[in-house]
Amino acid sequence: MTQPRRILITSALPYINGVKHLGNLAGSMLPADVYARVMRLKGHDVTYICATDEHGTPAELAAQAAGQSVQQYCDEQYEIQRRAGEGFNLSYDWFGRTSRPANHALTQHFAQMLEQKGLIEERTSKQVYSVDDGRFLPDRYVEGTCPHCGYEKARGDQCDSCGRLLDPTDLKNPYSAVSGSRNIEVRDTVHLYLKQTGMQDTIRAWVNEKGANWPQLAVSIANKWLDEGLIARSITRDLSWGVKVTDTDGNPRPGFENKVFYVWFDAPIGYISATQEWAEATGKDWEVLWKRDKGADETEYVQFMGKDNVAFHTVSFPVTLLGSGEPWKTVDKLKAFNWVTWYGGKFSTSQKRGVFMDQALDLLPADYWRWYLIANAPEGSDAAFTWEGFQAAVNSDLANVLGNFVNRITKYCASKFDGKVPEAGTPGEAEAWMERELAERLKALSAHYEAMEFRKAAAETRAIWAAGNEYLTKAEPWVKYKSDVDGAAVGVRAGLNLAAIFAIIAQPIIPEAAKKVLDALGIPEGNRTWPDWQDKGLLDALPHGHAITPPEVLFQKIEDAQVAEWTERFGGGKA
Ligand code: B3M
Ligand code: ZN
Repeated sequence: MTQPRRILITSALPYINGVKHLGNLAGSMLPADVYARVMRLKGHDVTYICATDEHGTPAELAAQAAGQSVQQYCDEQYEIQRRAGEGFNLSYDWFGRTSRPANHALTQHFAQMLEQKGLIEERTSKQVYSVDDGRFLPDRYVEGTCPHCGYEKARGDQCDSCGRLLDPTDLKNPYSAVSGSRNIEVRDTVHLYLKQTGMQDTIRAWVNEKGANWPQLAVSIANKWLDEGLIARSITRDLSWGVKVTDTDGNPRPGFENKVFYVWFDAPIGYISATQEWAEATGKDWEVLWKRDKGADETEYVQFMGKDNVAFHTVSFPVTLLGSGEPWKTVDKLKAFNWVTWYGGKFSTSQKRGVFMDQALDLLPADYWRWYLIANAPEGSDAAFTWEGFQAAVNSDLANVLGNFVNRITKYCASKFDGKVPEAGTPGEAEAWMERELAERLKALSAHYEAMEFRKAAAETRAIWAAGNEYLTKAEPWVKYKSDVDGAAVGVRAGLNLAAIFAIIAQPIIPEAAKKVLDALGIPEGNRTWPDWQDKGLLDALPHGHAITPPEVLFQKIEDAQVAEWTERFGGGKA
């Protein structure tokens, strides 16, 4: 085997407010999980870190709507999201929380380092103040009429109707989202500003160097921001829930007693603090992943995220890391996704459009969704979720191509060869063809995963399964059996070996079904690593006499009636 690589993987931290929809899953956590699984199967040293992103106004407002304290709300939602992740078999090494002490401490540390480097200053700005609520109203706390399109319920940070980004002071006829009060004034408030301008050249040079390994989408988003010129950005907010602003002694910074850091300042720091939590809990070393002076230059750091998060990861977070002057690890490879669309629109948490992770698992096992979402990953462009597409992918790829193959060959072995891998006769042309197919296709599959091309990886996986079906048609063990039992034995033995290989390469995308097959074939855990085809050969992975049992039905087909019911229930088909 080649030298094991040390790989750190993070997927964008899901907001705490509510279970994520399938679009969120497909655009960050799921492909990160598939990649982590592939790299582990190849023997690499993988650490996959994620966490809930718990600060900011959405958490406060959702807690308020639920009639809970923010802490209570976040505790509950964290559990719900952790369980949903488990249900989908997301193989995090750690699923942390940005509200935990490690993240508070590290966020305060970064702010102090940036201040020491002269990159932070206090500035006064105008902000919407609610006299009746006795507080400033940042971002989503204020609503009003959009100055661009006239929509009357625009939020302070963005108009849901025309999509434009707003500043709360832009709104006409503003009112408090807390109390509804229209007794609103604009008052002066002081905030900390991160002077990104001073980092423009450093970030440009860094993007030029690191961007060589990013997809074009990510590079162009970063360059667009750099071309527009980095400006000073406020990194604090008038809120009570979040990371407190402290001085070097850890005391509240004078004038900032009622302020916290902006959620996008502390959230990416959560990647590091969640790794620290993991290290604390497991006794592992987090510094070798994050500190360049502790070996992190030999770590490959891969990030997964939706395209709306790219600017924060290619510009803002690097400003924090590089601006600190400390030797922090920065991202090496970055995979960004477009959207999964839902019948002409977007999946939306706030508008409850689409299918959410918990609902999906009530309908069907995780593997069905995982397969469809990876096979249709929103990579080159947006990808439409349709019930018909989902049905077709499950019925054809999983039930027909993979499920039938495994079923046919294991049942035949059970009935004609006593459930034991037969001694093989002499391999012929069909076996030679299959070996060539495998050698070529497994190489292509590895390359697609290496390039993080998930659609292509799923398509190649399916093509390998399909080649197996073609092989059985060529080898015809059931026909040969009548006149030539030895010839039939070659086909059965090769077919069983193929079933093992098919399940091994299926593990990253459909881990539960793959495990069922590998268990039924009696393949020990240690032999489920990525197939090194050259070493094994079509007939030799399973020894002669090895006992197998046919697995239970692997995939249930999705009926038209189910599609009709779900379309009705989830409002698909109507934009
Ligand atoms: N929570 C936004 C999102 O889920 C945000 C990502 C943070 S990554 C540090 O799209
Ligand atoms: Zn508008």
